[in-house]
Amino acid sequence: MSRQALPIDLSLYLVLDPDLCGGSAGMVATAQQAAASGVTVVQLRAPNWKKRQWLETATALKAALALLNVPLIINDHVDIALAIDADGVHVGQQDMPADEVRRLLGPNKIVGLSTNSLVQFNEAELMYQAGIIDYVGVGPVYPTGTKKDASPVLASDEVNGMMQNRCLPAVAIGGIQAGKVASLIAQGLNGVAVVSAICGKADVTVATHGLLAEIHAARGNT
Ligand code: TZP
Ligand code: MG
Repeated sequence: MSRQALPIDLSLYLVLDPDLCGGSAGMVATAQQAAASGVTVVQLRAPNWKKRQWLETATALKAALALLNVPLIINDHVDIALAIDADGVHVGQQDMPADEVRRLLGPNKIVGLSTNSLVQFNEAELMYQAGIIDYVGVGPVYPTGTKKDASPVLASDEVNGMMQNRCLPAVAIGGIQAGKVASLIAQGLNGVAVVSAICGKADVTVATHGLLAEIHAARGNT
């Protein structure tokens, strides 16, 4: 059985961070404001949380984002995604394998996978063609202080190599701040994923609008 990938608008993908947002309530407020300002996807990521906090925060986020028609992706935890009927799950290379995630979620949810090398990207392309995943994260594309165990920064050549002859949608991540978006869009990335460029900013709306303006300008539709 081959499954058709679900369309997902990766243009501006917000990954929430509990420390930078100031805990659960801050994460929900940040997500709500960013989504109302044009963020196209939100991921809940909280590597150190217990399940109870995961469930409560995911429930609140889902209610807030559903009103704005912005999908909510859960990092790593398939059980939380199932419990709250989230839009999808994002996993890394050391997490539950993407085909297991797909099997558990069924065909109507989004599955995303992090890739940190051309080899992983090419494997992901095959998973996309097999209907297992819907998109990949590519990175880190710049040094980041947000993820302590981040892989080495990808060379621009390697990112360029990934963008050749591929079908799968790809979002860049890692160290992406205002002013660093245009070159990634020009390289062929479908969007940018950010944490600290939005989380913890004094004005989330201004930060979001600035990033969106760069994306649109780079695509030639200002
Ligand atoms: N995965 C790869 S880099 C990263 C994650 C979750 C953190 C990106 O954070 P920032 O603040 O946008 O550099
Ligand atoms: Mg993970």
